Amino acid sequence: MSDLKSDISGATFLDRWPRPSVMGVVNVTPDSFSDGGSYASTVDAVDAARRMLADGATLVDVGGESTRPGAEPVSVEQELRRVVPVLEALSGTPVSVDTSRVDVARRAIELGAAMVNDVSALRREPELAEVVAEAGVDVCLMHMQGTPRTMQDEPRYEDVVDEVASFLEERLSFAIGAGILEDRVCLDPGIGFGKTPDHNLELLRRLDRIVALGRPVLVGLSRKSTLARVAGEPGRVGSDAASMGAAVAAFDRGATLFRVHDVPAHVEALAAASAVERGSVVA
Ligand code: HH2
Repeated sequence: MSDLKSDISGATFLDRWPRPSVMGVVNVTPDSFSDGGSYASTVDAVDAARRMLADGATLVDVGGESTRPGAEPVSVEQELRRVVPVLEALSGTPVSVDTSRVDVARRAIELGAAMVNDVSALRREPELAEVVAEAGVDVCLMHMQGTPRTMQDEPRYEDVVDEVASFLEERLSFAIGAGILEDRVCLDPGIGFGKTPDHNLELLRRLDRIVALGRPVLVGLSRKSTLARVAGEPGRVGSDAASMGAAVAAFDRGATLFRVHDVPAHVEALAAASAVERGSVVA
């Protein structure tokens, strides 16, 4: 069980978010692909977040704009209306904010967010880099081909792993150029963001190439439709069992952070995978 007041002022990224760390998904949206509407009220979202932290999540990721395929952007005001009450209630607990916007990130940081999870990797509003640099918070830079509205239309790559790695390397340089300390950055291949199921699986198979960029890697696999395809199911949402299997495979290839919906099961599965890696019960 994690301590709700867990230390987020550690000296290095891996002190703050040790490997493996589970990031619980708290979507305050009516239309997210797997849990849309579950936490539409502030009270439900806050309860869910607290439960995730008590169940062993290292942090929770609070988002107010769906990035599912086909999703339309929401206004900044709408995004703020969704996330601010939740962040206010969670003040003092380890939280990241899933946003690409300066105004939302700035308010979230004021309310104590320790990480900005930007699925646009500082491209939607490049000035966000200065906000992150000035505040000295952590940032996740994620790869996406296209935008959520169009990204699944016809994703194409010569070599998906090389292209995602080059993109992340370039975004890391951009972040550092804008004054963000390298130690504040983690990288994410962006599973499901402008990728076919085979692109996603190839990225996971060769995740060591992304890990070799030298920064901790975050993966968001939980319930994604590629997992439903693997299981031969026509539905769009992957199961929690498949999510855990893929998370353990990503852990084996060096991933550090795992963005998940079913926190207790992932905490247990990753603790087991971690013990196997160590060859010891004691961490
Ligand atoms: N996936 C989603 C949202 N944010 N952030 C990172 N860093 N990595 C991911 O893979 C990732 C993410 C999509 O999942 P979800 O939040 O469940 O759905 P929605 O975007 O519809 O809210």
